[in-house]
Amino acid sequence: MMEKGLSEKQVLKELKNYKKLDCSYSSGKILGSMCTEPHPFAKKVYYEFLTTNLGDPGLFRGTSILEKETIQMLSSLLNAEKAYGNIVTGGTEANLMAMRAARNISNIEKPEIIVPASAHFSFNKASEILNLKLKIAKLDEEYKVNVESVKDKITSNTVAIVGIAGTTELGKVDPIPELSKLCEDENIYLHVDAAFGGFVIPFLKDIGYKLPDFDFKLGGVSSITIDPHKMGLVPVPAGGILFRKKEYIDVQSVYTPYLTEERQSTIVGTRTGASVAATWAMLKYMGREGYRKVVRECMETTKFLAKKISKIGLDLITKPELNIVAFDPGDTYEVAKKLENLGWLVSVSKNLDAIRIVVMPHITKDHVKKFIEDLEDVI
Ligand code: 0PR
Repeated sequence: MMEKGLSEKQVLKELKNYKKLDCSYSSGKILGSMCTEPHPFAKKVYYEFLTTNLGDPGLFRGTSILEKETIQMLSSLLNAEKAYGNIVTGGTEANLMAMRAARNISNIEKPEIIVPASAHFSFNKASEILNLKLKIAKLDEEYKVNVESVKDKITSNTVAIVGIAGTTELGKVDPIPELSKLCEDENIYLHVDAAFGGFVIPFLKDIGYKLPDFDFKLGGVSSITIDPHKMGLVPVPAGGILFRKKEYIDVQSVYTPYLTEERQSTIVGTRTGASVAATWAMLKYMGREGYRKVVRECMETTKFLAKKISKIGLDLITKPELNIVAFDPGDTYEVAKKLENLGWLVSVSKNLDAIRIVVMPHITKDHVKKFIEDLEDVI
């Protein structure tokens, strides 16, 4: 650290050089990310609430009310009259809290969780941190979890089953109604990871897409992850965790000896209220209608992209269900490298040996057209 500080101008100049190395969503070249350019209004609100800390909610009573109202709005989006939860740092913290709830409520000595083979790696973290034995259920030919395989893995030590509504790699929606029935019958905690799909599926259903129920409408669902910083257009970090019952929060809360709140259940202590305010503002400002429009456009671009990929003779791994397209480009790594040299940042799925494109709102049909031209050249 230097003895004497620089001027703002000098510091900004240096920062600019680093920023230049970053990619921008607006270029349309980021094709493999589940994040996008936040809505300008969300950015503005985020800045307004930059000094808030919900780790000490008694100091920020207004922002604390905003969190309760945000959870209430998300509950209603997910078909619960009332649910309990927090706006957290993202899907990882949300999934961690869900697994913590399931483990703590069960009081089982050697707890196990069953997750689909398509589960996000946050469950590997949860397994290690919370000392949960991870059991991997097989997928069917449509890359959705095979419920029979889940059933086979249940033991007296099972504390949770996880279903995914919008898998990370392919955007597939697991048969959550069947998982819900199974969990009700077996009295097992069911967590639905809708980190990505939570801000997509309800709006696609609104416009007539046939997708399974995945939310609190189903009696067996105990908790849901839904991330505003993915398809919700809110700046990072903004994840959401919702629990059907308050006791799921209570079993993981710890006593806080000197704060303005008695107990705390989030993993993160000092945490920004800016994410909360930005999420609250976006839900109010967009309404269902606003998000429907975003999601409709993403799906139209998705179908456009899928068609173009087939037209140039490449195989899709599976028919896209949400706004994610994966295809086999031949030599995956070679093609991805060549695309990168042309500025396209795609994601490579090692499991599927495929290129995966997440059609986020920053990707337009014009970007797709240019991408396909380059892809055709490269292959
Ligand atoms: N659950 C699902 C279904 C996810 O897809 C993800 C992240 C998580 C949980 C974890 O969420 P957080 O990363 O918010 O903790 N899915 C993306 C992925 O791993 C995250 C991502 C976002 C990756 C933007 C790259 C990127 O540029 O692919």
